[in-house]
Amino acid sequence: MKGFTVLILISAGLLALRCGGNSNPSGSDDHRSVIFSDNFENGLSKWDVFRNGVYDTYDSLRTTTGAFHGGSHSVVSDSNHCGIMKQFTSLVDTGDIYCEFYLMAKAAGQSDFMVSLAKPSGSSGGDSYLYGMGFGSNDSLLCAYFDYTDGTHMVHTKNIAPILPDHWFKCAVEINYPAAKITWRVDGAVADTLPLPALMNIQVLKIYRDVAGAQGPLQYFADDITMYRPK
Ligand SMILES: [Ca+2]
Repeated sequence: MKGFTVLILISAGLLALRCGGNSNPSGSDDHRSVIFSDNFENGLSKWDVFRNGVYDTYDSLRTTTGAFHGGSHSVVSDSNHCGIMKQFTSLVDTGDIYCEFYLMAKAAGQSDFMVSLAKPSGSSGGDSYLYGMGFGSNDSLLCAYFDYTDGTHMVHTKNIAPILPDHWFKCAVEINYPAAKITWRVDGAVADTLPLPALMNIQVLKIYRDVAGAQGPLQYFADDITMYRPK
């Protein structure tokens, strides 16, 4: 009888492990192949100057211990028209890509702050494509997709939730090339999906606060930014 009980417990344990792996393929580091992580605890050495096209250069964000989700630092904006970016040396355009990050606002600030994956348009400035999530000037957490490639300047945004002061939103933008699908998630739940346009590829990861919207320092924070593929 005792042996039978042990066998059941072992079986249940194996089943639990297997269910955990299948139901949460990207939930832990063991199931991730990391492409990039922010390393804010050691400054901005992994990041590049933010440029929107070749002509426009933003002021930098800065790391701070004033608020953080993980470790000891995050990045914060001091004004509009500031940002940092990570340029990838080769295109990210295959498989299943996740960009996960945490966003927090000390207060509703009526400004635009976003983490996004994008493809710059080269000499004309701006982006060809952008997939992101952030706080809009309407003080809502929102999903965003911009496509400037076909002349129609298609812009898709979806409001998800009002800013909750001092609340870290867990955000994720998934670009699944085989499934031709983009998925936005907030706190692990699907917030929005769109079909993926053909020929889209990613060249940069950006965190920026736009030129539009109300001014004001120390409102918006981003932390624990990880780009990865599920294993
Ligand atoms: Ca951190």
